Amino acid sequence: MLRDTPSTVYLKDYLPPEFLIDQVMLWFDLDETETRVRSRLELRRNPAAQSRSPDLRLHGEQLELISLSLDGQPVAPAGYLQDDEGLTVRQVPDQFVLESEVRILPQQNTALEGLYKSGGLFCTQCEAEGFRKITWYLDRPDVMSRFTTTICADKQRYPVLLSNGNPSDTVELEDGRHRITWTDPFPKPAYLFALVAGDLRAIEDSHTTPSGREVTLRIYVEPENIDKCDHAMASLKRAMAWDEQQYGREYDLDIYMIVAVNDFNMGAMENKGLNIFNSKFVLASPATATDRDFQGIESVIAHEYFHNWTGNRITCRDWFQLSLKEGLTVFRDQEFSADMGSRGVKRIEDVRLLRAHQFAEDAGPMAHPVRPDSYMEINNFYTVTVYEKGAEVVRMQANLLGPEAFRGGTDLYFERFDGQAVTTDDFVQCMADAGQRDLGQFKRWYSQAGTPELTIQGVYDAAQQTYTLTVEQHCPATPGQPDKEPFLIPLAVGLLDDRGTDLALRLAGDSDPGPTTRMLEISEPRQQFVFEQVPVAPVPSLLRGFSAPVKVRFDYSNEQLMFLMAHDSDGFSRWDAAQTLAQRILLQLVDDPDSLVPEGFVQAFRQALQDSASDPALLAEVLTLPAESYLGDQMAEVDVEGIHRAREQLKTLLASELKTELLAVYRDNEVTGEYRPDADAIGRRSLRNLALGYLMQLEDQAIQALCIAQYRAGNNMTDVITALSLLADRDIPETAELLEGFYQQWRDDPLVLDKWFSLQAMSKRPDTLERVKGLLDHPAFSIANPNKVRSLIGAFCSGNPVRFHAADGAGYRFLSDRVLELDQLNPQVAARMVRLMTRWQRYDPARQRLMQTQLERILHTSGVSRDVYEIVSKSLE
Ligand code: 0A1
Ligand code: ZN
Repeated sequence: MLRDTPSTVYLKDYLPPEFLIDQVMLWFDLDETETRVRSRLELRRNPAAQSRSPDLRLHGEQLELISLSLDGQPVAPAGYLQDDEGLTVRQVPDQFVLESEVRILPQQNTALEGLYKSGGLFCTQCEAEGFRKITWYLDRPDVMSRFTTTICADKQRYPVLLSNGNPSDTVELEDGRHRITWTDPFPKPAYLFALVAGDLRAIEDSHTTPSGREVTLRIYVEPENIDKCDHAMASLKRAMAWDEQQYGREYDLDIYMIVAVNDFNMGAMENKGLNIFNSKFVLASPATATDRDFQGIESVIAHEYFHNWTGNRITCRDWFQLSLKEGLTVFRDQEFSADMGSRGVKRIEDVRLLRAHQFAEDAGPMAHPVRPDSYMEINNFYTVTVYEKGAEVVRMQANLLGPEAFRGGTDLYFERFDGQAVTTDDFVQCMADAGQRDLGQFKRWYSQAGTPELTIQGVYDAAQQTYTLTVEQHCPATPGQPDKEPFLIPLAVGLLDDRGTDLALRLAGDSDPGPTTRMLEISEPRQQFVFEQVPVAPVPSLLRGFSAPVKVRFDYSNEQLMFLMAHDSDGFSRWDAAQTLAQRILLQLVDDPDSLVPEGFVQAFRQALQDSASDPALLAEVLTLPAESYLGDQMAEVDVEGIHRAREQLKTLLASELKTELLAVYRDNEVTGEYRPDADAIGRRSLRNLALGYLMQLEDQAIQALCIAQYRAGNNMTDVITALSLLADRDIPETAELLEGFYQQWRDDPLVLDKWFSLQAMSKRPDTLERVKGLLDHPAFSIANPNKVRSLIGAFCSGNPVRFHAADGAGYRFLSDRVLELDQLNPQVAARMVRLMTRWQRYDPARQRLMQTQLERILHTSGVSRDVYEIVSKSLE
C-alpha cells in the first residue's frame, strides 16, 4: 500500500537487463497456512547490457526470506539487502547459481496476483508483475528462461498438480503428500509461469497438427462443472485448426491445458501450455449460458490459444509494447470469430465496443497511445486502447497491404523473431518489408493518442462528370500531447448512384475504372481525391467496414442517410447510416422533446422489419438505438436525464407505430428444437428479443404476459434472462416473485447469479440504487470476488447512467465507498471501478463537483494503492 507518491516508469529509460537467467528450477511446498518456494536460478551477465553494476538486483514483494546461497555458499547478511520491492545481492560474479527459499501466504492473497487460493484451488496470475510475489526474480518480459517446476502437496486435497510444459510421473510421499515435476522446454518470461493445484476433473480430447504432432487437450474444472466444458473444447479445436490454416501456426507442446477458476481479475491468461481462465469464459450449458456467453467463450478460448504464437513464442520486450501481443491477438480473435459466425455482425459489435469505450478513453484523462510512454502501475494499462485500438492498428496494416502481403508480413514476423522479446516497431518493420513500403508515418498510430477526426466534403461537377472529395484530418489534444502530426489513414470509400448501385471508381490518372470500393490513403492534413466519369451526383459511402478508428464528419441529409441505410452494399455502412440518423434524432429530442421524428425514419424501420430476406442478426443491430452513454459522448455536456428521456421516448414511439410489425417479427423468429449457438439461431433470438424489448415499452398487459410466458417457458438462458431483465425494469406485480424464484433455482450457480445481480443493477426503476445496496448484503454477494463486483457494482455504475449519475450524488458516494473498501483487498479491480467516475469534466458543474469531491476523498485516504492513485490523480489533473 502507498506510502510515497508512486514513481513513473518511462519507455525512454528502457535498458536491456544486466543479467540473463538460463535455467530456473522451482520447488513449491503447498500447505494450508503457508507455502514455501525454493528457487535455483542460473544467472550470467547479459553480453548486450548497456550498463554494469557490481550487484544483482532482483524483484520480489511480500516474500519472507528463509535462506539464500550463491554457488552453494550461504550469502552472509552483509552480502544482500532486502527491501519492499526486491533483493540486492552484492558483488556477484559474472556467472553463478543463486538459490533461495521463501515463505509466502497464498491464503491471504486477496489481490489475486501471484499465487493465491480460489475456493479450494491454488492458482497463479503472474502477468504483468505477479511472479515477484512468488520468488525473487528478474520479473521483466525480456528475460526468458527455461522453467522446471516441482510441486508437492497433500494428495487428498490437491490430487491434481499442474504447471507449464510436460509432466514427469507422480511420486507418492509418506505423509499423504505427493509430488510431480513439470518441464517446459520453451524459454519464457516469468509472466507466463503458472501453477494450479486442486481437486479438479478434466475432459480430454486431442488434436493432430499438420506436421503430425498429437496434442492432448484437457479442460480442468471443479467436479460439479464437468458437464459444462464441451463448448470450450469445441472452440479450442476450431481455434487450433484456424491458426494452422490462416497463419500457418501449429501448437508446439504435447499437452494443452485450460483450468477454470471462480476468482480471477480478468478474462483469462495465456500461460504457456496452462491457460488459467475466469470460469465465465469456460463453463456453458444452454440452461445456464446466454448466446453472448457462448460467443464470449469461443472468442476468449481462441484469444488465449492464439497467444501461444503472438505473445509466448514471440513476446514483448517491455510492458510498453503490450499491444504487440494484445492488439495482434485481439485482431486474430476478431477474425476467427468473424469466420465462425457472421462477419458483418461481428464487425458491428467490435466497432460498437470501440466507439463506446475506446473513443471515450481517448477523449478522457487516461488517454494514452497504443504504445504508452509512461505508467505508474502497468496493470492500469490493460485498456481498450492497448487491446481494441491496438487491434484496429493491426487491421489498418492489413487494409494497407492487402491479404497476401499481410500474411507475408506475419510469416516474416514469426520467422524473424521466434523465441525473442521484441517491440511494436519490429512488427511494423515486418509489414513494411513484406509490403515493400515505408510505414514510418503509419507508426504514429502507436505513439500518438486521441481519435483522429476526418472532415469530408463532396462536390459534384455535372459538366465535368467529376466528384471531388476533400478530406481534412485533425486529432484533438490529449494529456501530454497538445499537437499531433498527421496520421496515415486508410479510408475505404464507395459512391452510390441514384438507384443505390455502386459506381466503378476511376480516380484521376487511372486508365481503367477500378473496383467499387477504394482504399484512399490519407496522409496530409488536407487532401483531395477526384473521381472521374461519374454520371450522376453520387452519395458517398465513407469508411466502409470501418477501415480506420476515426470519426468521420460529412454533412449528410436525413434522406441521404436513409438512402445509405437502404442501399449501401457494405453492411457495416448500412448499420452506421442508421446509427448516425438515430443519433441525430435522439440528440434533437434531448434538446426539444417536441421535435418531430422524421416519418421516413419510422418508415425505414418498418421496411427493415418487413424485409423477410434480411439477415435477422444484422437487422437487430440496425434496429438497436445508440446507448445512453454513447449519446452522452456526442454532447458538449452530458444531459443525463434528457438522454434517458429521449431514448425512452423514441423507443416508445417506434413501438407504438410498429407494434404490428414487431409482433410479427416476434412470432416469426421463434427458434424451435434443440438449443444451438450458431449464427442463424443467435441472430433470430437477438431480433426476437429486441422486438420484445420495444414492445415492452408499451406497458401493455398482453405483451407483459408474453414476456412472462417467455420467461416461464425457460427454453434457454438468452430468452430467460432477456425476459427477466425487461420485467425487472418495470413495476409489474409478478416481478418480485420471479426474481426470487430465479434466485432459488440458481442459488448454487455463481455465474448465473452474476446475471441476476446485473439485471437488477441495470434496472430502470427509480429505487435501483437502494436495491443494489441491499444486494451487497445478499449471501450470494462477495466483494472479494471480481465477477460479483463487476456484475453488481460495475453493472450499476457503467450500465445504468441515469441512476448512477443521479443529481444528488448518491451514486458517486456509493461507488467511492466501494472503491475504498475494495482497494484494501484487490487494488486492480478497485482501479477498474474508480475509472467509472473519472470523466467528470463531461458533466454539468453540480455533478462535476460531486464527483470531484469523491475523487479527492479517495486520493486523500491513507494507504490508497498505486493502482487507484494513478487513475484518480490523473483524472484530477
Ligand atoms: N494477457 C491476458 C489478460 C490478462 C492481463 C492482465 C492480467 O493481470 C493483470 C490478467 C490477465 C489476455 O490478454 O488474455
Ligand atoms: Zn491477450
